[in-house]
Amino acid sequence: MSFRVALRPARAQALKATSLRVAGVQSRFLETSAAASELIGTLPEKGDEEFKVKLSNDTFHSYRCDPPSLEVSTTKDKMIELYSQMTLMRRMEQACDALYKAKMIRGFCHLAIGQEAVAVGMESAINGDDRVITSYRCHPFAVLRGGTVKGVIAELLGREDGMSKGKGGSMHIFTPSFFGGNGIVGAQVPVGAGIAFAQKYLGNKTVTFAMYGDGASNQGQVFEAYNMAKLWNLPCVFVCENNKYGMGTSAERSSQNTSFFTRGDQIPGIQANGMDVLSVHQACKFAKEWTTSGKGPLVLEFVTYRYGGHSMSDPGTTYRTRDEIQRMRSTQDAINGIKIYLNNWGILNDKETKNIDKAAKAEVEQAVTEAKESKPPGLEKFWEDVYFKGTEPPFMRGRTQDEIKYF
Ligand SMILES: Cc1ncc(C[n+]2csc(CCOP(=O)(O)OP(=O)(O)O)c2C)c(N)n1
Ligand SMILES: [Mg+2]
Repeated sequence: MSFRVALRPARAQALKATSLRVAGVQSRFLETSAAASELIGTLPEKGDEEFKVKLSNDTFHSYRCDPPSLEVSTTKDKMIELYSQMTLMRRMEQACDALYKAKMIRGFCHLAIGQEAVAVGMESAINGDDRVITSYRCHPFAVLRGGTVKGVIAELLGREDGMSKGKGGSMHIFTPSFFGGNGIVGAQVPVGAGIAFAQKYLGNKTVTFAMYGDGASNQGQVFEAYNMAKLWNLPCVFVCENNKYGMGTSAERSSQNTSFFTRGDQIPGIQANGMDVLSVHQACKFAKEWTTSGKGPLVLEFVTYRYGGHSMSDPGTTYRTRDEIQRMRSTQDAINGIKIYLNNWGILNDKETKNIDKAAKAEVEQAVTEAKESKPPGLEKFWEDVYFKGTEPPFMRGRTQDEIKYF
């Protein structure tokens, strides 16, 4: 797939009409607009009453399987929830950005600004019995999978109210249904297959979403995990968040095949618009049904875009132009996309969406205040959580040879 896909320039119409072959399986460009879906019929009165939306014809590409249906069922309440969650996630990440720049957050920090539709859309299609594991961009999942904004921010600040008691930091945040946050490129993918193995072994009708970036897609362990998952038909969805770049390199420069959804060999794949939250929802719903009905694993590629660099220490402008970033922000922003749906379909007016944004900002500000009030963990706390409680060895060495803790 070409990079032009994500840019969806003015000539997208002409390109779509052209017959193109990508990896021998595709003939059309993928839609990457955040607001290309259409309301079917009229809107119901009640907030919890279902209505239907038609996704753009080019929302999905598929490999060795039929694509998901283009008809999505949703409700007004769900649409408002999606918008609220996405604005909250962005406000949280913006606060992290500011705290990092103020040198209050130290070490690594990766922000998901631009990619909010992926985490929020996925969460809307799965439940707490399903499992998610990801790499660096983990803050939204940590909140959506049972954590709190305060818990994430306090963790990044290294405070004891943090989700890992201030001892982990970014990428080291977990909940019972979220296995982190992982910093070694690709390493979480086989772990995800292992979690899916446990789900199959225990006979649970649940699924694991093992996420990785385009920059991790050439790792050998990704293919080893694919192999075992298909061999044993594990309920594992391998999710490639294709934001077009790794850490300083474009996917085109690093990958001989940038159609990441076709890379599973015998494993079917779906490529989906990762900027439209409804497309993400539909793709994840499809993936959950596919894997939990015993069909084995699936590769799911979301075409998305991050506005910032790989991490706070990457300006993100040495391997792509400022113009490109600006164009993506102004024409394909995921939050703006759902706001357009809410406004155009008459679910919320402009003032109401603004109020939601204001509430998200206030919630994050409150979380930052509370997180800052929390103290760093005392030194004695560093002896805890190394071993599972009750399984500690008789003693443990500290930073120096004479620093010994007897349990
Ligand atoms: C095994 C390993 N090699 C290299 C690195 C350094 N590194 C960190 S991120 C990254 C590229 C990540 O690209 P991608 O997965 O596309 O991430 P994103 O676009 O979300 O930033 C690299 C090479 C690492 N963390 N682990
Ligand atoms: Mg990437």
